[in-house]
This record gives sequence, C-alpha cells and structure tokens, in this order.
Amino acid sequence: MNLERPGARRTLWTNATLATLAEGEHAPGGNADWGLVERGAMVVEGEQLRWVGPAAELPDALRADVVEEHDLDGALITPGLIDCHTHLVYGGERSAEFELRLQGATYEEIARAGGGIRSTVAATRLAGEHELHVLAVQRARALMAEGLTTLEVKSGYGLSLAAEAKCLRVARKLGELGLTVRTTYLGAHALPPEFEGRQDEYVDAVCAWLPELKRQGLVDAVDAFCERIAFTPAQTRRVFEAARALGLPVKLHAEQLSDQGGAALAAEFNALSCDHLEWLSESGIAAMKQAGTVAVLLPGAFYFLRETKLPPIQALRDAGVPIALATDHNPGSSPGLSLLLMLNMACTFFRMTPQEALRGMTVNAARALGLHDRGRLVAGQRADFCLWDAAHPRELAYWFGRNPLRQTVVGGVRRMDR
Ligand code: DI6
Ligand code: FE
Repeated sequence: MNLERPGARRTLWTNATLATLAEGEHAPGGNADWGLVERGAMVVEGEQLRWVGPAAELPDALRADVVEEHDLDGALITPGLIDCHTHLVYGGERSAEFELRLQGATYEEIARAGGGIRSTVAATRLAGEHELHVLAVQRARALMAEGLTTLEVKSGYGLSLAAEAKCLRVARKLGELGLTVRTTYLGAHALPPEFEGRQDEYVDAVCAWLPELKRQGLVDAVDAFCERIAFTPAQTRRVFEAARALGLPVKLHAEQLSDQGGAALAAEFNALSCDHLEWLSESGIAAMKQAGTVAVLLPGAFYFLRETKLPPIQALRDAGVPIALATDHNPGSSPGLSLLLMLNMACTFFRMTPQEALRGMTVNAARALGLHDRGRLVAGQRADFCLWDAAHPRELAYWFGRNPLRQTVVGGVRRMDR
C-alpha cells in the first residue's frame, strides 16, 4: 500500500511532552490515560498528523522528505481547545441585570419582566453587521489567547430571518481568524416582542426560516431553549422536525432551570449534545446514552447564576455518557471568555478530574459538534495543537488567572496570535 501523498508538505515537530488523550474516552484518572509521551515527536503532513510517538521510535522513512523541523523547546503539547457552546455574536451588555440579581432578583424573574435575552435582542437588532463583527472578533481573540482552535457560535439574539442571518454571517466570518467555526441556528431562544402572545406562530416562523438560512450556508446544526421561560417540549419537537427534514443535526439547551424532559426528546432525534443539564433525570441520562448524545456542562453559567443544583456528574460517568465543557459565553448567564477558568471550575464545582476536564474541551467537545477529525493527538487527526509552558497537563485545570499558552498550531501552521 502506498501511503505517500505527493504534494503534502511534511514537517517534523520534536522536543516536547505530548498529552495525546489517545486512549478511551471514559478512562478514569491516572497518568497512563492522559496518553503522555515524554520526548515526543509528531510528523505533520498537510493539515494532518501523520505520526505521533516517542522521538526515538520515529521511522527513518518518515524522516525523509521533511521540509522543516520545529524544535518545541520542551513544551507540553495538547490537542487544540474546542469551545462547543457559545453565543458569541451580540450587541450590548447586561451588567445592570447582574446588579439586580445581586440584589435578589432571579434570572427567570428578569426574563419574565422583559429583560434578559430580549434586551440583548434589542441591542443586537440595532447593531450593524460590521459592529457585531468587531465585537465578536475581540471575544474570539480572547478565547484564542488560551488555545482555541475550533469554535461553535449560536444565533438567537436576532429572532427575525434578517437578524438571525446577520448574526450567523458574522459567526462564519470568524473563520478568517484561523479557526474552524461551526454555526448553530437558535431561532427558538426567546419570543421576540412582535410575536407576544403568539408563541406557536413564532415557532412556525423559526421553522420556516430554516431552509433559507441553510441555503445560504449559514447553519451546521439547530438548537432550541426548552424551558419554562422559553419553549415547550412540543414546540421544540417541531423545530427538531424541521431540522430533520433538512438533514441537519440538533442540539438542545435542556434541563437548565427545570426538568422538562428535553434530554429524552433530543435523544429521540439523535441529538449531538444536550447542554446545561443541572436538572437532568435518570431517564434523560439513559436516553442520551442510548443515542450517543454528549452532555455539555457549562460551569460558567452555573457559577454566574449562582446555581446550587449540580448536574448529575457521577450518574453521567456511571452511564458512560461523554462529557464536554464549554464557556456558554453570552451576556446574560456567562459573560466569561476564559477556557482555562472553565477547566478549573469544572474541577472545583463539578468535581471533574483535570483529565476529564481536558477531554471535555478536546475530544468530547469535538464529538458534541459532530467532528471526528480532531480532539486527540493521533495519526489521521487534524494537526491542531497547543504548546504550553507546563510540565503536566493537569496544570491546565490548576492555575487560574495565569495563562501558560506559548503558541497554537492550526492545520500544521503556527498561528501568530500571541
Ligand atoms: N441559556 C443560557 O444560559 C443562555 N441561553 C440559554 O438558553 C443565556 C442567554 C442570555 O441570558 O442572554
Ligand atoms: Fe447557551
């Protein structure tokens, strides 16, 4: 068999400790499971990893035709970080609402009084596309400074065909920064004021806009907010049916503030992920396991809303449901832009192990986006990786307020963003 691919540029990366995460997705703690390789080397061909292992075992045949050798100077290398749940494109901010909540108002009360998501919708509709782009670039750069290589961005602050399309175009354009961007249509995020009292008609509109947004190449997946203050399971089902009719995968904001049975509903549609999940039930867990749906946990929202109900981490572990982590960056419930802080909070609040946390922002985050070509350092995966000033990968979840990133490599090319 001829494995040579003529024309693919071959580079060699040496002098590093590799945390490959190559082994099983549910491996419990312990050093071996990080897939650590001391004095490691990687051969990159084109945008892909061709070989990963101890430098001493590098086959001579692969050394041939190396056009460039990179000395990684003892860095720790991990797969590139993946933020699989953000609402990065919006206008305005909600610090006044933060103050109200500190005085005792709840997130739900503010939403019911017409604040919350709706106030961001008003600001986002007013903002021009260029202005939204400038704001989104600033936010994306903050995430990139901590090793972001793949980013999911949801719409959901436009809530009209034109404004949702505007936000999704802004999201797509972030790919120019040297990132993979996946866009998710979240038309069913909140009821816009012009549909007051006509919730089912709004759901009809959300479904009707989808084919056009897909035709414009703006939708990779479809999401909904299934909650007392948002959309019912029956309405969510209609959105999912519209997605399925177009062959689009679904995700769901499920059981964040109450148990609506959203996870089981999403699993029925083979959802890529269910996200938040503080109120997830045993039957929801079983349905997710059955469907291969990823549980995306969002410690930033848990922290910022000062929640006390923990997602059922041990039950998810016991069931073997893959767990991912994300920032949920948004102006209302999680205005944070630090991937590393999320790793730390996943450990301190959710009692995840540092290894589970890192898997949650690499291999399992990739899976939550339906991407199977990234998230681990193994031959055949994309050459997206981070160089860290750390001796052991658990340090990534340990420090907070200190960023040990040296550099990020995307598709085998050093990204010049630091
Ligand atoms: N759940 C959340 O935590 C965000 N959206 C959602 O469905 C919050 C969005 C916001 O408050 O603006
Ligand atoms: Fe969210």
